[in-house]
Amino acid sequence: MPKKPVAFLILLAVVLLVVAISFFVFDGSSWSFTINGDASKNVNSSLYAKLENCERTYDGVTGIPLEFFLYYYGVYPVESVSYGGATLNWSAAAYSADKDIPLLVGPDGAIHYKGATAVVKNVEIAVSEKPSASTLDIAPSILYALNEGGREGLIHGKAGRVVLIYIDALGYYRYEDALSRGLVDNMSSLGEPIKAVCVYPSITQNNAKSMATGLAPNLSKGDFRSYEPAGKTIVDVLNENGKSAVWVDGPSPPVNISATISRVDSNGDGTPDDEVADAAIWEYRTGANLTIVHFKSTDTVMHAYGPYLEEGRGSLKAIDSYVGKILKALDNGTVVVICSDHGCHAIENGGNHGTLLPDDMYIPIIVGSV
Ligand SMILES: [Ca+2]
Ligand SMILES: [Zn+2]
Repeated sequence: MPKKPVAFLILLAVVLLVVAISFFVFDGSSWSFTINGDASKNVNSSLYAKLENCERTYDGVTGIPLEFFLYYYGVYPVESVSYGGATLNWSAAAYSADKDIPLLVGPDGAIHYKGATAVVKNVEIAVSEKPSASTLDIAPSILYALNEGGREGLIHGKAGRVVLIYIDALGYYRYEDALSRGLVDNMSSLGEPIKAVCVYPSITQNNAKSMATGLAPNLSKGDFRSYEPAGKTIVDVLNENGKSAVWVDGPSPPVNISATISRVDSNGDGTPDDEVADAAIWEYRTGANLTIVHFKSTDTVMHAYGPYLEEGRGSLKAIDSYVGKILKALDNGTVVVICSDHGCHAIENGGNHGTLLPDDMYIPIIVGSV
C-alpha cells in the first residue's frame, strides 16, 4: 500500500520537470543570436525587452530594426549584413527603403526582411572604420573653449566667442564631393574636416539634441523624434553662467531651447536660410558669446533630389555663401565650428538618412578661427 503514493509522487515530479523544461525551451524567451560570432554581443529576449520602445511595423510585421542592436553593441557603420547564407549590401538595401531599412528582429528572435523569415544563431556584419570624434563632442568642446567646464576635444585652446554653424544633412562624403567641385570655398577656408560620426538613428532631432547637450540618445526610451533635450543644453548652461548664447533657426527648430531666435522666409526666395544668416550676424554683433546657426535647406533639397544632383550640390553652394557672409562679420579670434547632424544617401526618388550606413553616419566637423 505505501508503494503507490510514492510512485505517484515520482510520476508527478517527472511530469512537472518535463513541463518546466519545455517552458524553458519552447516559450520563446530563450532565443538568442550573436553578432560576428562574439558571445559578448548577444541579441536575446532580455535585450529585446530593453529596446522594446524601438519597435516598428513594416508590411504587417512588428519587430525592432536590427540596426538598433548593432548600434547598441557599437557595430557600425554598416557595409553589409550576412545571415542564413545570404549577404545584403546595406547601401543597396537603403536605396530601395522608404525609411529605416526594414530588416526586423521579431519578439521571437526571428529575422524578417521583405516577406522572408529566418531563424539564425549568428549574423555577420561588415563595418567600415569608426572615427573617435562624434557629434557628442561638440557641446563639451564649446564649453571648454568658453571656460565653462566641458572637456578639451575638438577645440584646442580658449576663446571669448564661438560660432557654431550647423548645416543639415552635410555628410562627410557630400562635403568631400562639394569640396572637389569648388562649391564650399568659405567652409574649407577654416581648415581640414575632421571625420566624425553622428548618433543613431541618424535623424535631425536625435542629433540636434545630442549636439546641444553632449548626451547620447537613450535607446530604452526610444523618443528619437521628440524635441525635448534629455538634459541641459550648452545654451542654457552659458546663459545661467552669465554668458550669452542663442540658437538661430528657421520656422521649425529641431530642438526646444529657451533662447531660440526663429526666422521665416520674409523675402520669399524659397528659403529662410538667408534670413537666418542675417539674424545670426545680428545676434553675434549684439554680443553673443555663443551663436548657433542652423541651416535647413541642404536637407530639404537633398530629400527631394538626392545629394549628388545639381540641386543638392547647388543648395550647399548657397549655404557656403551665407557662411562667407557670417565669417566676414566676425571679430578676430572668434572660433568657428562647422558641423552637421547626419549625412545622407541616395534613394530611388531622391535622398534620405536615418540608417547606420557610412554615408548617413559620417559627418565633417571643421574647426577654425577668423
Ligand atoms: Ca529667404
Ligand atoms: Zn532630413
